[in-house]
Amino acid sequence: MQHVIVGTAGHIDHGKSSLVLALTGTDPDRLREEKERGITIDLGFAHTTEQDTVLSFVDVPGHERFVRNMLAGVGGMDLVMLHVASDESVMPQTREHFEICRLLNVPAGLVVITKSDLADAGMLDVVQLEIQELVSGSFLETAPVVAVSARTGEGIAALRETLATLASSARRRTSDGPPRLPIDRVFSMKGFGTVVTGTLLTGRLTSDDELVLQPSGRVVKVRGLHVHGKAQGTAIAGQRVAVNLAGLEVADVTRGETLTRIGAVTVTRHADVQIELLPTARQLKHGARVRFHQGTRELIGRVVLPDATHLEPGTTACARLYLDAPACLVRGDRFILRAYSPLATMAGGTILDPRPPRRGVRTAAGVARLERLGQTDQDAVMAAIEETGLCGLPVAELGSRMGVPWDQHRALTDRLVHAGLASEVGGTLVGASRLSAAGEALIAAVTRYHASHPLEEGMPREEVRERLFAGAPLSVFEHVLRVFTDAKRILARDRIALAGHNVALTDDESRAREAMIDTLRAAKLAPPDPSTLATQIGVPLAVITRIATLLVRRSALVRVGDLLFHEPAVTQLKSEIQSLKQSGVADTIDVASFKSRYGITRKYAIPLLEYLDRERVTRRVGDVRKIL
Ligand SMILES: Nc1nc2c(ncn2[C@@H]2O[C@H](COP(=O)(O)OP(=O)(O)OP(=O)(O)O)[C@@H](O)[C@H]2O)c(=O)[nH]1
Ligand SMILES: [Mg+2]
Repeated sequence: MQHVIVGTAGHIDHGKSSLVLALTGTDPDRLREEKERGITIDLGFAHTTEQDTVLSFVDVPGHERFVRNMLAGVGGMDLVMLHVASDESVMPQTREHFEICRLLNVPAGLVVITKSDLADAGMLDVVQLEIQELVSGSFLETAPVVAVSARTGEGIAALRETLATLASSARRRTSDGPPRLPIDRVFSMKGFGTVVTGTLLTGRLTSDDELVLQPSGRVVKVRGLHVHGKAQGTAIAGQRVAVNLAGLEVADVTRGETLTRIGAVTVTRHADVQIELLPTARQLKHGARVRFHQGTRELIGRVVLPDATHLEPGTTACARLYLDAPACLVRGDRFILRAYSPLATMAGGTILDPRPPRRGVRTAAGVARLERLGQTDQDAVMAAIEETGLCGLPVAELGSRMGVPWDQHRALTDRLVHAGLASEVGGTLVGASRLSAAGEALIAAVTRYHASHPLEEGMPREEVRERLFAGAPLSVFEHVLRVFTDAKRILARDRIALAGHNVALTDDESRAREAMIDTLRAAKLAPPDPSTLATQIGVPLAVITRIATLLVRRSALVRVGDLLFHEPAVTQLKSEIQSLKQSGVADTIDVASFKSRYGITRKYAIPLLEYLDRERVTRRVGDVRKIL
């Protein structure tokens, strides 16, 4: 079964609710006050099945004072039925509702001429002409126009068929990704507790899901789900759903909140946007207070125009919105702006970035950025990636911030990677140009380091990271090292060196190095301390220290305490001690026997034994050492 959301729209008393009743058998006016006054005040709901398709109706009020309620119903519409009464033709809220549907990007619909029983052929012609004029150039330009009478039943069968045809080509929403349900009703049901309803825009809902209400952040659990009065285990995107939530009072939640999963949308008080000001609106001034309607939520906000003091009616421009309270937004969401006072719909728009950078929009760079965000998903995502530098854009933000449909994340990521525009590193997308720039900066830094530290193998890894990758995730640093290592441009261990780098020693230093090795080889396990060594060889102690560091790093010498040993002497010592046990000569060794065995004094014996403990060749137990 396909599910399609059909909304009504049109001027007060133009027969919207009567038609929903005629089509579904359900009166969408459910409030006592609505019955008494004979008008719709708040959203009403009803459904019917037409040729394998469930048509879910959202009936809106036509009264100009209840446009805010009407706005809460438009967000989920797949099809709109624009009602025009044949006796009154196009009226103010016909225009206003039509503009709202157009600005909110309702994808398709039809025009219904109602109360056909009240009109003669001449009147119908006039109404047809006025409708053509209204919808010309819009999404309804070529939409069907059907004349009906809810009173006589004329045209109702044809309307059903038209709805079924439109429904068969209506948009399909993706049920991939996390759920997003803007709440339009909250009520309490005997025996169930708190129930919220709405149109599920993306994802799916399942009983026992742990979800969150945003922006309040309240964690809730799904106790049960109803789709059109029937209990269901799962509800999918595109359906109208009633959700029974555990552990929640009716007073804890209001229309305008979104039932979703943490991290599925951006909860924000400011957004960069594109605004289309209606030709009939007044100028929109920089800094103007406005009413912001998005999803089922209404907030007060302020508009900051980047490069103008005001916006002329009928024009489009980018802007930044500051909201008085948080909204749940992703890029691509549509919204309506109404004048703060007197109340009138003035503009519509699209969210470009629900998490804009702190820096202002009133600069050339700020404006250029907004233009890129208004292009294709790929352009916008690249703009966001480049802005994040080496931190990268988490892949999850493709959905929660950039508004890329969840079923397209993999394809878009692959496209960016294959085009060489970005790399996917540890779950984030990092711009390729930024990565290669960081790599080149690394090469330059290591080159400078080699020049200023000729006796060292390379630049300490942590120093490179702190200086060039501060704030970037470790995975990005390691990625750059891997790429440049694979390209055979660097060697990266504890220190990072240019490939082919050799420690440069002067001739004097080379001679000193040879003399040190010769002396220490001959000294075996009783080497002279470094200052004695310096005197013996006849070079300054500082040179001995530098060369010793180099030779220790290259494992030609071993440092034990303050002493330097020739590496083979220490290795041989270890294997001799181990073989004492293996050959059954001894299980333990003490300081005295160690001294006499190697003919050395305490000065050497103590540090060497402690070294053997550290190397896990021996373990000290009381006064002796156990051989391990
Ligand atoms: N003659 C005639 N009257 C109709 C027809 N459909 C509705 N009406 C009458 O028109 C009046 C308004 O109808 P509703 O269906 O409540 O109009 P609505 O567009 O829902 O009004 P709001 O929700 O308040 O904007 C009622 O008195 C209906 O009986 C019709 O096809 N023919
Ligand atoms: Mg009504």
